[in-house]
Amino acid sequence: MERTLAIIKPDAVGAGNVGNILSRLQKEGFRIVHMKWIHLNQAQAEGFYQVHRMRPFFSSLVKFMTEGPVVVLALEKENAIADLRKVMGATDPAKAEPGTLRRDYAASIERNAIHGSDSAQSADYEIAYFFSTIELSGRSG
Ligand code: 3AN
Repeated sequence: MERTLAIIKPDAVGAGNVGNILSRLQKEGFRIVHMKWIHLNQAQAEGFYQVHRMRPFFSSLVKFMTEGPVVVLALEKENAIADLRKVMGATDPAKAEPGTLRRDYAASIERNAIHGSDSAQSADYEIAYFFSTIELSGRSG
């Protein structure tokens, strides 16, 4: 079993797509291990996206990620990291395959509905970024 971190982004939350996205993830076999609703502040969004801090879209991305609440999920499944990336589709929704979440719910390369960890190392870092020791050591593990 593998774990990955997903974020339903402010565009998808604002458009009322949380239920559709959760339902789709569960249909694809992901188990929700931890889940939280949070409106990120600037420092929290900057910290999460620190690997992109030199990219030209960084400040716009941080502004977008703080414009409204997000839903943060730790998901479990065999091959969770690669399978979530497959269900999400390409970063640019115009290039995402039909039937992917970004094709169905994203508006642009920035406002692209959902985040998913891109490696095992990122998944560990990102899960620990959002969930505390007490959550990670509870009965859902
Ligand atoms: P992915 O989310 O598919 O892993 P990354 O890690 O390259 O893509 O980018 C992280 C986030 O930065 C994306 N989800 C998107 O919101 C934003 N982003 C990526 N590329 C661009 C771009 N060219 N212009 C604006 N925003 C971008």
